[in-house]
Amino acid sequence: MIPLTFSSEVTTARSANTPLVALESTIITHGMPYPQNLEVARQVEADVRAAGATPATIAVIDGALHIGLEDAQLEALAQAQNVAKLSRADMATCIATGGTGATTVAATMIAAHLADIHVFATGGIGGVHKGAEDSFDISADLMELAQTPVTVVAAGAKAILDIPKTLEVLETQGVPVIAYGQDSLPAFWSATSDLIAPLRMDDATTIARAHQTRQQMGLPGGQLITNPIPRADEIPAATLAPIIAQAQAEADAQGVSGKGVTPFLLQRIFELTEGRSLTANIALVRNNARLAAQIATSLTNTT
Ligand code: PSU
Ligand code: MN
Repeated sequence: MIPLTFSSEVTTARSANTPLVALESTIITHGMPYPQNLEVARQVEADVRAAGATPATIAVIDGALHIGLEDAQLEALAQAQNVAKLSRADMATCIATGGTGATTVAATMIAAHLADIHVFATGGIGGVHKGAEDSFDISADLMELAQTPVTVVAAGAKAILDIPKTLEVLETQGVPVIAYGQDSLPAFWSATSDLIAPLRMDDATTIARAHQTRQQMGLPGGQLITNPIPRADEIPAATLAPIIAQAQAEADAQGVSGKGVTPFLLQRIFELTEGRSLTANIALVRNNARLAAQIATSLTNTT
């Protein structure tokens, strides 16, 4: 198997068999501006620790697949320019050529599974983009959820996406989409949407049991837990809709495509909301880290 490079705290947690939570790095390099990205990365790791688990932020650095970063590595990654954005398609080539890259949801799931980590917290997964009937832009995150057995805690699919189409693809791919503590499907910056989530669960123990049941049944793939942003931090969907539409129109006009689309939209929405979208994004990632730590703890207690 490919050699993995574990951080010191992840090494300790592995030998003690205590709960681990994987964290992605694309949100650091492509999802938020410096220096907030570094502050958030540190804060989210601290949230996982405070909830009784060990954080494993995942990235490829100089060809090594890191499961957990030392603080200096986190800092270097947060400041680095032109870091590759790695998904399933590019991870092996990055490692083989000694490159450095940040892992998306798909790539982080692959790495977490290699490291025997079952739970992963992020902000929002990638999905089916608006206009996908012309662009064919569908995130590899969806197909990864269908094949890699990791439970992913997100605040829903990012509201920049076509959420109904994203749900359809997840259903086709056999991915359970579970809303945490409510019926409505959360919409990233907003706690609710006008869609009812396919499934609902109200506690971490039940989510952990469902994860184990999939494994016992030999079903490939993971689960998507959609955890609503805390109400105090949300931006109402009606406020965001025209801003998202404007950002999308600019992306279309400028011919932004492929891997560039999501970072472009997040950056423009940050500017157009004068930073409010970032404040909300930070609150939801932290909230997801706490729930992921509870699920990881439940899994550890029952295996
Ligand atoms: N969640 C956030 N910010 C982000 C992302 C998730 O709060 O930047 C990243 C994740 O890494 C996700 C990626 O996998 O956006 C989706 O990119 P794409 O649409 O190109 O697949
Ligand atoms: Mn895409």
